[in-house]
Amino acid sequence: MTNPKEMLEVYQFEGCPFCRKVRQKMTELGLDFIARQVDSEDRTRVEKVSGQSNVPVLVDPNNDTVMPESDDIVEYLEEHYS
Ligand SMILES: N[C@@H](CCC(=O)N[C@@H](CS)C(=O)NCC(=O)O)C(=O)O
Repeated sequence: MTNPKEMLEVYQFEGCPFCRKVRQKMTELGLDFIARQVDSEDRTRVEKVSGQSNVPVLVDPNNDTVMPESDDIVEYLEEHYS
């Protein structure tokens, strides 16, 4: 797999099982990504980028995509980057 031109970003935190699922998929697909750290007690950072407070959120600057929901993210990654 060739990595996308612009680096993918994942808003996440370590203890979040939904975030782990997304990180594992990125690794499985051999994708480089920037892990944007979200404070589990302060969602300001993810709210700014996505308009909602849940993590994970994928940002794909290659397609102007900002996406919450781990299952949707996994499906998107498989569709675009496998
Ligand atoms: N259905 C969502 C669930 C995501 C979720 O519940 N994430 C937790 C962290 S593990 C969260 O951000 N909850 C909102 C909160 O704690 O305010 C997904 O699959 O991504």
